[in-house]
Amino acid sequence: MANGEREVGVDAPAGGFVQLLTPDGERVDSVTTADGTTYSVSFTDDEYRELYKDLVTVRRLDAEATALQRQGELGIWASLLGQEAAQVGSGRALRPQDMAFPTYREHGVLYTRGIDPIMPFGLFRGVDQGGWDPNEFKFNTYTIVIGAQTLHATGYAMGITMDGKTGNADGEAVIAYFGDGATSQGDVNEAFVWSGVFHAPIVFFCQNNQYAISEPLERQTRVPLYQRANGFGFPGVRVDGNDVLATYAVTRKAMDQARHGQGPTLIEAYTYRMGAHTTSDDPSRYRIASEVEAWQARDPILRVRALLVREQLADDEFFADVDETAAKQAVELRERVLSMPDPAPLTIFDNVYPEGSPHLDEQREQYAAYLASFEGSH
Ligand SMILES: Cc1ncc(C[n+]2csc(CCOP(=O)(O)OP(=O)(O)O)c2C)c(N)n1
Ligand SMILES: [Mg+2]
Repeated sequence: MANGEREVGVDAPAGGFVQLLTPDGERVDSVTTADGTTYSVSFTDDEYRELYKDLVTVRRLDAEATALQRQGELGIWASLLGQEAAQVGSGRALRPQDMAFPTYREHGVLYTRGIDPIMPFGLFRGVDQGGWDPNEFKFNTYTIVIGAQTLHATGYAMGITMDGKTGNADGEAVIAYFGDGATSQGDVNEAFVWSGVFHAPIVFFCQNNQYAISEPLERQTRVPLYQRANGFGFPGVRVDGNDVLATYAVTRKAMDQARHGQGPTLIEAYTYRMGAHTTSDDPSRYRIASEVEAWQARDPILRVRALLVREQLADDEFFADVDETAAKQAVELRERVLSMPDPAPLTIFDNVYPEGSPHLDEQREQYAAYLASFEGSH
């Protein structure tokens, strides 16, 4: 990161990161960081295969969503392409009692929580307002306001401590997702202060995908993002965000520390947004093809596939089967999205306040009268 330049076309950024699976699919037994923390994983053969399945499935469903938007069936889509390992690894590392606070891109985390992947599509199709019961799913609503969820997550984390839900192996912990750009937000820095000072049971999981829409990382920081944690008084660790094993190991350890009452951790998952920011964006206007190509060599799925082949954990039939199952799930998702009913126009006023409000009643009446003015016209 010397002179504020970003490293491009190398496997590890300056200063290194935790990596347990190389881009060639070679396992690294364990990694010990400068603070003496050792990271490793020990999965069964089935668990390795399951991780591969997760990665392929979330990419396939994401591709279907992008296609649906292109066909006019969704208003917008924020693709996770390239960030599958960061999301699957961290999502699978959560324990059932843990609470996640996503941005608008965490479809992979949502999937690994066992949630029906259709859940966020009402929001992107514009047929509902993206509300679901966070407590039922242990997965908060998608948050579009950059960084805001880190404060909600901090408050929640402080709350579960007050409720006595932390302090042992069965305790609860919180994970807040956000991007590299979000680290410049006041909200995120305030969340760091509060969490640090109150020792909140929270993991800040930053997917550094190198861009905040068109703004590259060097417009956000002069130091690697994970080092920011030092100034707030808690540990920061950088992990290869394209390595599902490492993101799992690092997240698992940080969440377990949090649930035991050992305070927050900032995880910087060093990754790359392979697609556009959203379907409304054209990344070819602000980044060069060679950069994207360099990151293609670090694809999060290919390296797990290489591992499975290398260690003879899977054959062609397995890979074909995973692809076919994911394709079927995508078709099913598509059909369900297409059959989502349009809401009655006046339902836009429902659920704004639990008890309603006179001001809202007035707006509803005005809108109802406006709609009624079309009656009888063609
Ligand atoms: C408070 C706020 N400011 C601006 C925006 C517009 N906006 C939407 S996404 C985005 C960039 C976010 O970048 P990053 O945090 O890196 O997350 P990424 O989309 O790359 O995952 C911005 C500025 C917003 N949604 N909320
Ligand atoms: Mg970003």
